[in-house]
This record gives sequence, C-alpha cells and structure tokens, in this order.
Amino acid sequence: MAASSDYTPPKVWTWDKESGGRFANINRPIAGPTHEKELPVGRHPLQLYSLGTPNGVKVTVMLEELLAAGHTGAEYDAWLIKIREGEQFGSGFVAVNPNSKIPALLDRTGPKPIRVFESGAILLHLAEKFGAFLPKEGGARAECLSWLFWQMGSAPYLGGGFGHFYAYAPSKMEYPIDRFAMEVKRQLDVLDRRLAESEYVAGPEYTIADMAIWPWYGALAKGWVYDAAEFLSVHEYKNVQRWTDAVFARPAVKRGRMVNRTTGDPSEQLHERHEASDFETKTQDKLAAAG
Ligand SMILES: N[C@@H](CCC(=O)N[C@@H](CS)C(=O)NCC(=O)O)C(=O)O
Repeated sequence: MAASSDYTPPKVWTWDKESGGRFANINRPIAGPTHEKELPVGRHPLQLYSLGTPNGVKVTVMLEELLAAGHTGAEYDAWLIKIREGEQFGSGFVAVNPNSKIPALLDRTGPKPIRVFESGAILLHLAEKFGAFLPKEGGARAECLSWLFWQMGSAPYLGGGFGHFYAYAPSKMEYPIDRFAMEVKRQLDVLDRRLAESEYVAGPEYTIADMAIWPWYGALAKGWVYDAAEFLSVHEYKNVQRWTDAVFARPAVKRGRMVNRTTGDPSEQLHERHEASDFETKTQDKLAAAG
C-alpha cells in the first residue's frame, strides 16, 4: 500500500487555505451565523428547513408517513435550505440549529415554538408527539432506539469517511478509502445479519429506525450515492436489498424522497412543500411546463 506522505502537521493548526474537494467552500472551523437572514414561516404547525439529502429525507419520509397514517397534525411546510450557497449560516437558521446543518424543525404547535435539530432527535420528537412508528415500551422500544442511534453514530463513517474520500476528496488516497470501505462493508454486514432475522430493522414493524437507516444504507444498496455499488459489491447483501425494496415500495417514502430535492429527474423534485397537492402540481417538470 502507498502510505507515504510529505505532510508534517505544524505545532498549531491554522485556517489559511481551503481544504480542497467538493463542498470545501462551506467548510470553516468556526460556528455561528455569517449573515442576517430571517427564516420564512408558513401556515402549518410544523416548519421544516431542509434539503433532500439522506439526513433531510429521514424527516420528510416521517412526515409523509404520519400524514398517510391519518395524523393531520403533521401537516408541514418544507422550506429549501441551499447548503452549497451557505444558507445554513443565516441568523434565522442558526437560531433553529446552532450546528448549521439541515434538517432543522420548528414545532409551532404550542404557545412557544420548540426548535429541534439533529435528524435523530427530530424523528424521536415526532414519534413521541404522534405516538407513532416507535414501540411504546420495553424491549421493542429499546431495540428501535438502539438502531436509531446506531444509524446516527455509523453514517458519518459512510458519508464523512467513505463518501468523502471515495467521491469528493481532490485526489484518490488508498489509505482512507481502504479504511472506510472496510468499515462501511462491516456496517452493511451488521444490517444484513439483522435483516436476515427480522423483517424490519427494529422488529416486525416499520419504525423510525428504518426511516433513519434507509436513506443512507438503502441508497448505498441501490447505487444512488457515491457511485460505489460495484466497488462495495452491495448486491451481496441480499437481506439489505430485500428490505431496501420493501421500504421503497411505500408511497410515503416515494413522496418524502421528492421533498426539498434539487437533483435528478425534474418530476421527482418538489423544491418546497406546503400542501399535499404540491406533489401533483409543483414538481419541477410541472413548474417548467407552466412557464
Ligand atoms: N448529524 C446531523 C448531520 C446533518 C448534516 O450533516 N447535514 C448536512 C447535509 S446532509 C449539512 O447540512 N451540511 C451543511 C454543512 O456542513 O455546512 C443530522 O443527522 O441531522
């Protein structure tokens, strides 16, 4: 393995140049807002500020599943946050998520708005609020939360580790690609073994654990992210493949995947969602046809 490097870290790291690679323009070593900008507020109790990335899709799938299950209180406005243009650093967004990352939710149901950030916390907030997609007690609840937190701890190795070095870094480096490919394949095997014994990740029922895991590992299994399906031999994980297809067959998952999506087929991009009918009338193909 080529392990040589001509880089010796200095005594103290300083931010004097862009790191290189895709998304380098939004990376910086400080938090807080870069500019003043209020967030828009729509008429529904739930205001979502997001983008159709795997972390964003978790929440739009949950909201569409809640509505499909008859929870009318889950009506929501989904606003687009263009992270490549730095909109996550606007003052209004930072007030809802001090970590400046999508998704962020403002729950305006009660007298005082409640902010919720981190996709796992948003799924849990909504599951508890509506009493849905999370077993009520005991071992079933613990199993669901364990897999939810497994996803939150594992996906950074997939996205920030493997995806970054395999697809986004300015050059291909064997050491980090090897290190993170090994870890991601181990994670796929964890899931595959679990799904050999269980229909859904947390048990016989579809839960927020599936909603958290599917946008990352289902997308990987389908070859939708990082163009890595062949490299990681994802077809070998048969149980992951079976589960990926079962989750994708759900109409609410198909809808949730369209919300705040800015890439791919225009008929599957609904940049903002304010009404259920927007799926029929406001996708990018329909807006273009309407002039
Ligand atoms: N742990 C966070 C991760 C969120 C996250 O990484 N969001 C990305 C898009 S998927 C983002 O907003 N990146 C913008 C940035 O890093 O400035 C969660 O699950 O909500």
